[in-house]
Amino acid sequence: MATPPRDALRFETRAIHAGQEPEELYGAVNVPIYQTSTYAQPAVGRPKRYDYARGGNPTREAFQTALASLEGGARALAFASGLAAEATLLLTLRPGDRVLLPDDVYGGTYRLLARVLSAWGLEHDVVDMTDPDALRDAIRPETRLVWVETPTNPLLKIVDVAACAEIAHAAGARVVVDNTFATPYLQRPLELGADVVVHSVTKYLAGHSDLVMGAIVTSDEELAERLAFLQNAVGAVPGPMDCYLALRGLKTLAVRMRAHCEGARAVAGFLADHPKVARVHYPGLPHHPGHAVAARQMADFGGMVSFEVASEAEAIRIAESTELFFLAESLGGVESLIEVPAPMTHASVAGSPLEVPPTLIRLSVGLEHPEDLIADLARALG
Ligand code: P1T
Repeated sequence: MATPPRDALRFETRAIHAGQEPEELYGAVNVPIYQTSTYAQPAVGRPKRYDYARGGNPTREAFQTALASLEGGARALAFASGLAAEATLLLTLRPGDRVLLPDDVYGGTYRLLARVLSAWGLEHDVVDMTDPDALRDAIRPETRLVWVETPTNPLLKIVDVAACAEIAHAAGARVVVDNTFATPYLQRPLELGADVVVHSVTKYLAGHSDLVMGAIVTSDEELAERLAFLQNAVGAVPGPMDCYLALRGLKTLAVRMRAHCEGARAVAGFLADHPKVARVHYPGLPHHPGHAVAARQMADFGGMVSFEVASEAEAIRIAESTELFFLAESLGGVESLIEVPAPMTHASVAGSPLEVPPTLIRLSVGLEHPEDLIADLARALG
């Protein structure tokens, strides 16, 4: 049987082969780490392929090609962090433009708009995007970008990407989806009608809590050209070593995500039955308000779970009591993490319309055996 054409290959295969031909000189099966800042040029103004490493690097390019393939996009661009990717994307807007944010979003995304770019005349509004009528009403003539996060951080709300794209496009706005929590293995926003995908590569894509990196993916050629210009002109690029590690992470994304989902399902089920747990937020639970939409637009429900307990002091006590779940910010690595979003990852939304309950605990369910994780939580809950 002949091998199908490259773009017809399945997700797991593209994760290992897209942009990853064996290296030409010695046949190394891994893309080398091109640790260089510049490239010798055969003649003035005629570089071989790259002139300077802020503008391009073969290790970075391999990662970008693989990620674009997994998201089903024409172009991907890598950045020094998720927030660097977001900031560069927002630099395509102009003073007076507005960004519509969801009422639950990563605290750093909110801080970037509310406390940095607002000084440059970029305005923002906040709305509950799970309500299509509210979304329609919140879009103003100046709204250029509708910023979707689904599942949201930290409340795991689900936004219907296709419905959102229809409403935004009718009003002349672009839709960007932060696909960090879902990853392209579970959800491909461009196929659902979104214009742009952003990632904190730091999380599931890299997958091993050993680097900080971001990315943007789009099939809009004009936007991609502008972003490539900005990637070089602004310069928030990742180093080749991190690109190599992120590419290595991508190769196992599918198997890791299957295991993350299985573990999170077991943990969410345990928490839902626990008397000390007031409420569990996990889109895989049938009572979750976004369950039906998640079942339609995602292949599975992801590895993140959050839950509420009786008091803030109890939330802090539990987060400080687990042994296998490390008390730490971030998510998406092989090791399980626990945190209290209000004073930690979401401290920057205090006093804003996005404030998260102080009684909320967030879990990133890693790849340890789910029964060991459940025993750890059972001990900590007491
Ligand atoms: O940390 P950085 O790579 O810059 O990515 C920022 C970012 C963007 N989008 C989402 C959905 C995120 O969760 C993050 C980073 N989040 C954490 C560090 C956290 O613990 O929630």
